[in-house]
Amino acid sequence: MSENEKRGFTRRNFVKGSFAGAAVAASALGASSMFGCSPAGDKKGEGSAVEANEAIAWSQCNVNCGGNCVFQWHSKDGKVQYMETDNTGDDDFQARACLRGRSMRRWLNSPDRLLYPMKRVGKRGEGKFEQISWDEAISTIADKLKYTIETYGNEAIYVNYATGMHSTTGKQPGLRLLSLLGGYVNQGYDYSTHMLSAAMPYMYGSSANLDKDGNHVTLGKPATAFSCYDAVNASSFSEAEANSDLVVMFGNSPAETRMGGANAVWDFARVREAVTGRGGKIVNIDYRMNETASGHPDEWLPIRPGTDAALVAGIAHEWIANGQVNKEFLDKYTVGYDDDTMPESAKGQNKSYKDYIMGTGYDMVEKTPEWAATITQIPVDTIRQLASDLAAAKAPFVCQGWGPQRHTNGEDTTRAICMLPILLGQIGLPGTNTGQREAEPPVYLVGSLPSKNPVKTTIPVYQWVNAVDHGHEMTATNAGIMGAEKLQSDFKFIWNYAGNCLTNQHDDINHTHDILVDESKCEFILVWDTVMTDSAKYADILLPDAMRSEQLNMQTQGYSEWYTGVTVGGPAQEAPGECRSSYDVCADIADKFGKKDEFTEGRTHDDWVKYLYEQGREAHPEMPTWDEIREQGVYKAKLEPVIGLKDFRDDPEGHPLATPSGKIEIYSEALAGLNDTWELAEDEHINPIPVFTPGFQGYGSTTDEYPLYCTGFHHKSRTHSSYGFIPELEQVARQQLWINPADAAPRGIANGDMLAVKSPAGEIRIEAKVTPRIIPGTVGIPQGAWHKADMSGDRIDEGGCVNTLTTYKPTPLAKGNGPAHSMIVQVAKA
Ligand SMILES: Nc1nc2c(c(=O)[nH]1)N[C@H]1C(S)=C(S)[C@@H](COP(=O)(O)OP(=O)(O)OC[C@H]3O[C@@H](n4cnc5c(=O)[nH]c(N)nc54)[C@H](O)[C@@H]3O)O[C@H]1N2
Ligand SMILES: Nc1nc2c(c(=O)[nH]1)N[C@H]1C(S)=C(S)[C@@H](COP(=O)(O)OP(=O)(O)OC[C@H]3O[C@@H](n4cnc5c(=O)[nH]c(N)nc54)[C@H](O)[C@@H]3O)O[C@H]1N2
Ligand code: SF4
Ligand SMILES: [Mo]
Repeated sequence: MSENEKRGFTRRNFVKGSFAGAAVAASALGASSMFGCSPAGDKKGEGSAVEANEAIAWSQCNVNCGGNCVFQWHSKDGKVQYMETDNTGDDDFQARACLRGRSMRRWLNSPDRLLYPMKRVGKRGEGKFEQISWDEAISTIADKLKYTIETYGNEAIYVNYATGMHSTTGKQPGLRLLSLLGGYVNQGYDYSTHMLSAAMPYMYGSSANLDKDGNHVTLGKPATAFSCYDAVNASSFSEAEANSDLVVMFGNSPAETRMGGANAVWDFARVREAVTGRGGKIVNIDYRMNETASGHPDEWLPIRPGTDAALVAGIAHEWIANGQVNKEFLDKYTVGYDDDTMPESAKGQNKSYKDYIMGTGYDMVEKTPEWAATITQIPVDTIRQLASDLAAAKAPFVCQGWGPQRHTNGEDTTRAICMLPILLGQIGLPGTNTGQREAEPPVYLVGSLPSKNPVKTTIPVYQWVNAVDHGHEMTATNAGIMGAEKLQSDFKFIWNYAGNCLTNQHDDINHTHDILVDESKCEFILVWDTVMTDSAKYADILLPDAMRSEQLNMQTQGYSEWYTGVTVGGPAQEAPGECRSSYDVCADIADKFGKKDEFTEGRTHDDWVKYLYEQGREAHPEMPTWDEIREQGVYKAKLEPVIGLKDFRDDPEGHPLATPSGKIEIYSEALAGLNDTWELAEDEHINPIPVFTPGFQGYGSTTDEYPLYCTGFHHKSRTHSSYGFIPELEQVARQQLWINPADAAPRGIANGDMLAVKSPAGEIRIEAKVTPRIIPGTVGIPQGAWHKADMSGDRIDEGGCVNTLTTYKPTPLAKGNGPAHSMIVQVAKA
């Protein structure tokens, strides 16, 4: 049972305040069945005012920021008119949509919607298409699948990382179809937490490391944490709210990345109020004053990006020098702090964490606060003060967002941050956290369309471009392949549903372009989207998807410690043009293989939604009945808060961690083993202890040609590239490069100037935001802007997409997307 599954939740079923207009016929969209409606109360929190002829259809925001906040569509004459969000129940517990979600009408009704199936007519990537019939599209896809499987085997099929549609029946029909046809190569990890998810299990363990009998199966092998690791072993924000006197956040900005009512921004607002209200402090360590620290300048501690592990080392030095580490805790609960608890294989060899910090370790450098100050740009006195504040705190709550780990040294950084609570023994106690992100449990109340992929081979998700280029050379030890010793084939067929990671969201667009345009490599690319994205331009067949609000839809989840829920509703209006649901299309493709019955099991799309809901209700009997949820649209459940590793703290023998030793592994013998056995390049190391390493294009790598560091961040006006084409959102939070006045002045750059930004990988144009809210020497670019370049000409990206500047170079352990946040650049007026 995972941590998530263990978490209890209590019923918050706001039947009273929630209602839908007419119960919408679940199947075909019929205006008459949709638009009868019942009158409603107009008091806030007690439903909505509904005009005559108006109908309400529930839905949710399905993009990837985790909230799946609630939509309440008001439609008239078959067209959505406006949106209200969740207004049911208690004001404190409403899954309200943010500004992006509330602009969904502009997306649904956008003139840019894809309306027909299309086939490529120009060169791949050129973006030239011609309308075709659904029959032709389905036959072509079926023929290409047959050909690929017969010629290269199922391991030549890859479903690309794609997160734009979180729904029970969005991407899953494709996975179900491909599974019935013999399968496809799986992906391990994700673009969000790649380095963290690979590294953290070596320190704190992961239930994914246990076989079905609970035996540890990964000693000396790569950890197989296939999913993101965020909710495992961490404490809820409400623990900080209730009991902490010092909250230290590394690269974590809930005001930007956890917006909306079903996300953690509100939880954090209450933390700030409670902690500062009792005289405590919030410290936000970030290279820029993010929106969470904005308005609270005393909370911002600027740091050079990619150097958090050096800050931690400087603090550790201070504590060791002052006798402030909790040696009793370290001896009982951890492995590898000093020689007393080193494993036999490494004892007496100066390989412990303490050796590393005090200058007797492998590099013989003492990690003094002075050493750390040079690297981090944080003044020595400030480092000492933070060390002293943390040591004096009764209940320090240390957490990290995923910005720090999305660097080329992310595997070390993410574990290093956890060393702060570990060294103090401030783990598993009220008000403390393990150093990971705050717990934000995705507790799924309903499942997705089922499928069972017969193929076991799995690649670290970021490796897909290499697998297209030279998959047959990739092995467990040179490329991190999991579930098999090697890849059987290069990827020849790419299935890309609701993702922009073919180019826009994947590092080094210019490099990926060159690989994808070579049709002798990947022979067929299928893309399904709703608008013409940069990735869509690489499609051989491009399919127009019906959006969730245009069909019966259902999704659970939420990224808040209070919220899990299910929204069921729709359609709010008919899909435009010839858009179809992915389920129906996949059923038709299955038919070409004589597998339609196996695919559908006799159910329509809407039958499946109802079936999945009822399955969920069997597991959670407190959920409303199907008829009730169709009426009320949303069901919410409150989650119980957790303290990360409390069981282990209370009883380390009774509740050992899923690491080889059962303890927190500061020194990991398994990682040392990988460093010895994996094929690594000269500049790559897998470090058994969480050390500071600069990483590729990290600290110390700037040159005369590229004298500035550059990093990205997730931006308010988009969810990645989703919503990125909606001008009203762009006006709210513009695509601008953040640059400190100290770097702008010598370059003659003023606010609003158009800039040319060059990295070793490419060049973009972007507007300047000259601001003291960013540390000097580093510039910052919001990720997710739409790439816009003449790829057969100068390749200069007028759209300002950060992935024109990033380099494709998988990290040593995770083989992950560390370069997403590690860049060196030059900036000049364009
Ligand atoms: N508005 C919005 N919300 C989103 C998303 C979105 O695109 N837009 N995306 C969603 C998804 S899928 C994800 S994975 C999450 C991402 O959530 P995160 O990964 O946590 O978000 P980031 O903005 O990448 O990074 C968080 C912060 O880390 C800072 N940072 C970057 N590098 C460093 C560093 O080296 N050290 C320190 N101390 N700080 C650093 C950044 O400035 C930023 O403020 O957000 C989700 N929420
Ligand atoms: N340099 C850099 N790169 C990054 C990051 C970074 O921080 N820095 N962040 C990374 C992270 S954490 C992530 S999660 C990825 C996200 O990258 P992606 O998974 O590509 O996410 P989006 O850019 O939101 O693209 C989702 C796509 O889904 C489409 N879509 C939305 N709704 C529907 C629908 O109903 N049907 C269909 N068929 N399509 C739909 C949208 O139009 C959009 O094209 O980006 C990663 N890339
Ligand atoms: S917070 Fe995220 S899920 Fe919620 S409405 Fe905004 S973009 Fe959608
Ligand atoms: Mo992500």
